[in-house]
Parts: sequence; structure tokens; C-alpha cells
Amino acid sequence: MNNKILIFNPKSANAKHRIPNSILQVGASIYGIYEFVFVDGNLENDPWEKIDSYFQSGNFKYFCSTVMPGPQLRQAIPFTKKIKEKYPDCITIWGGYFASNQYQVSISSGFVDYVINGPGDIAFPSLIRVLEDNNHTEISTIKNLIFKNEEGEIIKTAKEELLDQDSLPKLPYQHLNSFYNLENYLSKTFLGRNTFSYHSSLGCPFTCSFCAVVPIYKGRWKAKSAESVYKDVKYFKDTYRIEAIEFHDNNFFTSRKRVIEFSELIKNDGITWWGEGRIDTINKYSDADLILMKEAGCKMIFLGAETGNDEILKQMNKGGTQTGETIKQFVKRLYPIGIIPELSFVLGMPAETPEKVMAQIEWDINFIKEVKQINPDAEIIIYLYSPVATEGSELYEQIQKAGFSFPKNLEDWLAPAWENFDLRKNPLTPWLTPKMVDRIMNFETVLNGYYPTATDFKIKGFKRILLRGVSKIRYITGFYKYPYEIKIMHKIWKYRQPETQGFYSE
Ligand code: B12
Ligand code: SF4
Repeated sequence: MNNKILIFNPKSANAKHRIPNSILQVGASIYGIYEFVFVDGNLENDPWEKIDSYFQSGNFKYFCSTVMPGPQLRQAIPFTKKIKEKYPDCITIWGGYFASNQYQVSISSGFVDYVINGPGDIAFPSLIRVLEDNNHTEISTIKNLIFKNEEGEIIKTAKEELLDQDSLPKLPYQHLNSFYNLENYLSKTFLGRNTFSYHSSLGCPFTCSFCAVVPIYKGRWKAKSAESVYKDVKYFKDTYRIEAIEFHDNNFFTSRKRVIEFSELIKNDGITWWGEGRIDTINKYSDADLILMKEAGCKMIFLGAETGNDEILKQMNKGGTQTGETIKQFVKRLYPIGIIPELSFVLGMPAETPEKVMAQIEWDINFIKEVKQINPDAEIIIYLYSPVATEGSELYEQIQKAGFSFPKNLEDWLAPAWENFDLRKNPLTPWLTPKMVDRIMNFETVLNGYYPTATDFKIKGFKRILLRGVSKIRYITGFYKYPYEIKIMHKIWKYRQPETQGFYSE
């Protein structure tokens, strides 16, 4: 056999590796049809050596990689380039959020042959079949595909309807286990021991103009049923003794009915869980629903608060009914129930004048302080606004006018500045001055000093008291400049800011 498929997950974090659901689902679509291997950059000391040794065997024809922005590019770009140089007959296929959203630069690199645009459940096996049958004329009939035709034009085919998620093939966990012991992926997190990561729904019904999910899913959402999610959870509980779950869905709480059914099913299993949702959606749940969720193990909900400023919420096209008032109302409701709201804010949106940008930042800083007063348990995550090219949106027009543009060459994405951009720490946006960035970052340091995150369970006892004491005056007076004493304490105690590692890995 010389047509084997290698499916690669580039390194995405330094520790506490999650089960690589993206490549698992890609594998599921060809399981039992084509022969394939997994290579996980998170668990290999030298993934290139592994990949190369597979290709040296002469049995491999397809190099397929999932690619999200940020750290994964560090392996995805050079490895794909090298594989194409060393084995020019091999076919390279990319999928995932970076590949789909930055498809022009990916395909134009000359070393990415095909991009699967969004879900690959049908597109991927169809592409392999057409390539295996040498039936190239059929390529343009495959939905969710991007490629260069013979004339050198980039072709983006039609979007596939979202499939019934319960009818999708089961994830090939045991096939993955034959390469990497599944226990490696079940790490201890603040949620509990043996934390399992699960993706139970696809897309999101909203169309916020800053969000990378929108260009791919265009406001569509489809979920597995509560029963089938629970079945998978139960299998992991019985087989691997999981105590916690991170739901990686973009919007786990979209369907109240599903969440309540799931809560009823899991409530006696002693499993703690976390998921991402929208404030306006979950604020419509009754108190009884929220109490049931809490009893069923829901410990924390990640919520895109974005800003408390209603005008900016409109500009962001946040949709739904979220306002500054709903944010405050919701965190207040959660306080006595005990589910921790984890609010992510996006500061540094463009405005007509620098004064207005600064005023917006100050406004949000005060808003965040108000939220903490209402619910001191609320976790705050602050990002600098990094635009995603949702073409056609008003915001996209605005950021282009303000002088922003993405790299024109794929390898330019490897520059440290762009990596920081992906991590939403360095926006490269012309309207944000260093002074503004400093103000936001310094406030964040003081906030993390006065309210250390609950997800870093090392910071407790005297460390917590000391940190809070040192940060108090700054927090109260608004003097955030040069918070070196707090930074030093954070450094000594290896305080971890949740947002730098995606979610919480400790
Ligand atoms: C799990 C996860 C992680 C994990 C890594 C997982 C891994 N691969 O090892 C961790 C926590 C490390 C992580 C980190 C980051 N992440 Co992340 N992550 C996710 C998350 C929540 C789930 C991904 C997933 O498993 N999906 C489930 C699978 C089944 O879906 P999928 O990936 O879309 O795959 C389907 C298709 O896309 C396609 N496909 C995907 N890959 C491939 C490959 C091939 C070959 C083919 C054919 C098809 C294909 O087929 C699949 C099945 O249909 C997504 C959001 C989401 N809900 O998807 C964000 C997301 C991908 N992450 C994102 C980002 C930005 C990051 C960070 C870079 C920054 C940050 N602040 O979070 C960090 C990096 C931090 C660091 N220091 O390393 C963004 C990307 C945004 C964008 N602009 O494109 C997302 C979309 C979250 C968001 N809404 O902002 N992340
Ligand atoms: S609700 Fe969240 S996932 Fe959905 S479009 Fe808005 S930001 Fe993206």
C-alpha cells in the first residue's frame, strides 16, 4: 500500500494536552475505508522525525494537518513545506480554523494543495476517493473544499449542510490509543482529575462580526443529543475514571432543552464540567435550571461578555439581546447559585479618534470593576481586540480603513508579532497606541493581583492574602502604572493567566 494517510495535530500547548478532537473527527470520516495514522505534535519530542520516517517507508501519499492560528502554525507551516519538498508526489491537505479563514494565503503558499473549508466529515473522504480514482474533474463537485484549478484560480466550492451529529461515525478513540495512550490526554485541571475534553455541537447560531466561527458556519449550529453525549461521557467515566469534562463547543448552551436533559442524565455521576455560552441565552434559563446545572456538576461557564458598552456591542454585531445591564444581571443571579461566570472582555475596539478609543478602554475597566463588585467570584479574561477577516461586515470595512491587513505570505504568519496577535496579546492594530496597550495590560496585572484567578489553585493561603494586600491600593485608586511588585510575585509563584494557554490547563 502506498496510499496511506497521515493525520497530524501540530503542537498547540506546552502541557496538559487535550484529546485532539479535530483529527479524531477527521479520522472517523475515513475509519475502516482508508489506512491512516495519527501523529500528535503535542506528544512527540520530534514530530518531524516521526512524520519523515512514515513517509520514508514509501507507503504514504497524503499529509493532512489540522491548523488553528497561533502556536500550531510553528509546525504546520514548516512541516508541510518540507514534506512537499522532500516528497513532491505527496498530497497535502489542511483543515481547521486557520486553514478555512486564511485560505488564500494557505493555498497560495504552493505547498498546501487542498483546504477543507469547515466540517470535513463528507468533504475529506470524498476528496480522497476522487484523488484515488484519479477523477479530477469531480473535485469541484465536492462541497466544503478550496483548491487551485489548472488556471491557477482559487476555487471555493459550495457549503455543505450541517449534518445530523448523532449519525456521524463514532470517534476512533481506540485507534488513537494505538498511537498514544489515551490517559495522556486526561490531565488534572482545576475542574478535577482526569479531565476529558469533548465537542458536542458544531458552529454557533450567532454572527458576531469579530468571531472566527462566523465565516465558517454562517450562523448555523447542530448538536449531538444529550443521550449520545452522555453515552460517550459514561464510557470515559467507566473506562478512564474521568472526574471532569471541558466542553469545547463554541456555544454549548444554545439549546436549553439539551442542557437540562444532559444535566438530568449526569447529575449522579459526580462529574464536574465547564462549557462556553452566551449571557443572553443562559439568562433566559430559570433559577431552577441553573440550580439543576450546578447540582449536575456545572462549575464554571465561559461567557463572551466582550464589553459592557452597548454601543460597542452593537458595533461588534454581537446580536441577541446582550447589553451591559444583562451582564450585570446575570452575574448577580449566578452568585448565590455558585456557578462561576468566566467573562471574557475584548478591549481596544476602533473608534473615530484616539481620545474615543482611550475613553472606551477606561469605560470598560470601570465596568469590569463594577462586575467584580456584584460577583467577586466572576473570573475576568481580557483580550486585546484582534480582528478576524469576516469579509463584508461593517467592522471589517472599518478595520481595513484604519490600515489593518493580514500577512500576504504564509510564512510571515510565523513572525513573533503575528503569533502574539493570534494569542490576542499584541493586536498590531494601528488605532491602539502603546500607551493604551499598557493601560489595559497594567490594569489586567493589578486585577489579577487583587483577584487571583480561581483556576490557578496554587495561589492560596498567605500567597493570596499577600498578593491582594499589595494590589489593593492600586486597584482602588486606579493607579495601575508600572505594577512591578505584582509582576514579581506572579513570576515567583508562577501565576498563570488563563488566557495565555487557551483555557485552563492546571
Ligand atoms: C480545543 C481547542 C484548543 C486546544 C488545542 C487542541 C489541539 N488541537 O490540540 C488548546 C486549548 C491548546 C487551544 C489553544 C488555542 N486556541 Co483553540 N480551540 C479549541 C476549540 C475549543 C476546539 C477545537 C476542536 O477540537 N474542535 C472540534 C473539531 C471536531 O472541530 P474542528 O476543529 O472545527 O474540526 C472540523 C473541521 O474544522 C475540519 N478539520 C479540522 N482540522 C482538519 C484537518 C484536516 C486534514 C481535515 C481534512 C479537516 C479538518 O474537520 C473537522 C471535523 O468536521 C476551538 C473552538 C471550537 N469549538 O472548535 C478553539 C479555537 C480553534 N482556538 C482558537 C484560538 C485562537 C486558540 C489560541 C491560538 C488562542 C487562544 N487565545 O485561545 C490558543 C493557543 C494558546 C497556546 N498558548 O497554545 C480559535 C481560533 C480563532 C481563529 N481566529 O481562527 C478557536 C476557534 C476558538 C475561538 N472561537 O476563538 N485551542
Ligand atoms: S456567540 Fe460566540 S461563538 Fe457565536 S458568533 Fe458570537 S462570539 Fe462567535
